[in-house]
Amino acid sequence: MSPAESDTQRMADDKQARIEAVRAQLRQRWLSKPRDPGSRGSGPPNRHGLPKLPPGQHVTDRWPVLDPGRQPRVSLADFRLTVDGAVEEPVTLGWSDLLALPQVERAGDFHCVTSWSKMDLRFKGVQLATLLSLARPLPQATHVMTHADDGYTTNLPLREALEDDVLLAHTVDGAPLPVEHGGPVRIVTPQLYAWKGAKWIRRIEVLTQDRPGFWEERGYSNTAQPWRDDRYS
Ligand SMILES: Nc1nc2c(c(=O)[nH]1)N[C@H]1C(S)=C(S)[C@@H](COP(=O)(O)O)O[C@H]1N2
Ligand SMILES: [Mo]
Repeated sequence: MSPAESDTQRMADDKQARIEAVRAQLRQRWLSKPRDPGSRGSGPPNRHGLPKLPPGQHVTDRWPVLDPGRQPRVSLADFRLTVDGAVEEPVTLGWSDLLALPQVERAGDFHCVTSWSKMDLRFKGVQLATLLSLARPLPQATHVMTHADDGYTTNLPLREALEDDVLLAHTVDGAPLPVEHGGPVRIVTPQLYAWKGAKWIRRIEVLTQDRPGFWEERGYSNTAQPWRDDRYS
């Protein structure tokens, strides 16, 4: 390795170590808080230890598309994703920056509030926790607002946003995420109803107090916990 190459490598290692340190702090602060998802539903336990199928849901084999129909096309060259708001270091990533972050694969079920569940999708992407750790939320940060390219927004408490299987997913079942499902990249929140996962994600705004997103302003539950049948407010 040339000196320049080893400098580059060291900078990458330092960055990775810093992401890990911030992530450990965030986990400690937020994931130690208990969730109260209730215990209703049926089937064997999912990876959160809850019954696989939440109450009032039925399994579908196909994967319906749910949006008002204005599906933005974002080329990978033009793709940008910003994390800003109550953070120490706002960041904007291009496509290759996103792929340079640690990638994970997680099985995720998809529970739509309209009552269908699509089970065992295999998502690949970057944990939202990784991206947040890169930007370093301020101590007073509590929530995020996620903003999509079609104008859609939805909010998440950090407690939920930091869960291990909340991903910025670009791949599903081994193939690029189709545009109609939010490609090139969307958020998935398997522990919450699917409207909490913004398709065509382009901005994650870290908040110091909660604020409702598109559906939350229109009568959907702010907390959106499927195992509590927590659909509307
Ligand atoms: N950007 C964006 N994200 C969105 C929506 C939307 O209209 N725009 N709809 C939400 C709703 S209501 C659901 S149920 C899921 C549906 O995802 P799917 O179309 O991939 O099934 O995406 C969520 N994310
Ligand atoms: Mo939905």
